[in-house]
Amino acid sequence: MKHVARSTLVALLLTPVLATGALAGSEDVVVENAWSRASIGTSRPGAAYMEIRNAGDEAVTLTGLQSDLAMMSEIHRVTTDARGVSTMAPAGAIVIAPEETVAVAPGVMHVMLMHLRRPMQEGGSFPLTLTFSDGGEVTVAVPVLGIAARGPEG
Ligand SMILES: [Cu+2]
Repeated sequence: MKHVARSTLVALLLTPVLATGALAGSEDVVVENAWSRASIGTSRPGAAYMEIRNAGDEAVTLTGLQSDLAMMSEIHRVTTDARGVSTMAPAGAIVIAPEETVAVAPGVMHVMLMHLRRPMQEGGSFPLTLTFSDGGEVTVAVPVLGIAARGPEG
């Protein structure tokens, strides 16, 4: 009995330390001002925007996104050349320094929601899960605004 009691005590002492150590980065990530535009149907990809803030004191790396709304979700970076032609490409892993905010904003970056499983209807919302290199996840509800919305205020 004495041995069991001691093991339990050790487990209790270690648990909070391990929990903090495993997710010290992504548990401090705050997603703000998420929004998206309504889609006409499902034939074209949807786009979502948000601010991803690292409120912690360790860099975090965003490695992927997932939503049941789309078969594939990816952050794309938009670049515009001297002639004003915009192209987009997968942004890859995004490192967010401590106290830094990454703005996934029109003209800069977007979350591309490819192969929509259902139309994005104004007034609705869908869950989007951000995955980080430390194994942590942050899920946000993304509101669907009007088809001509330009920002989180519509
Ligand atoms: Cu895109």
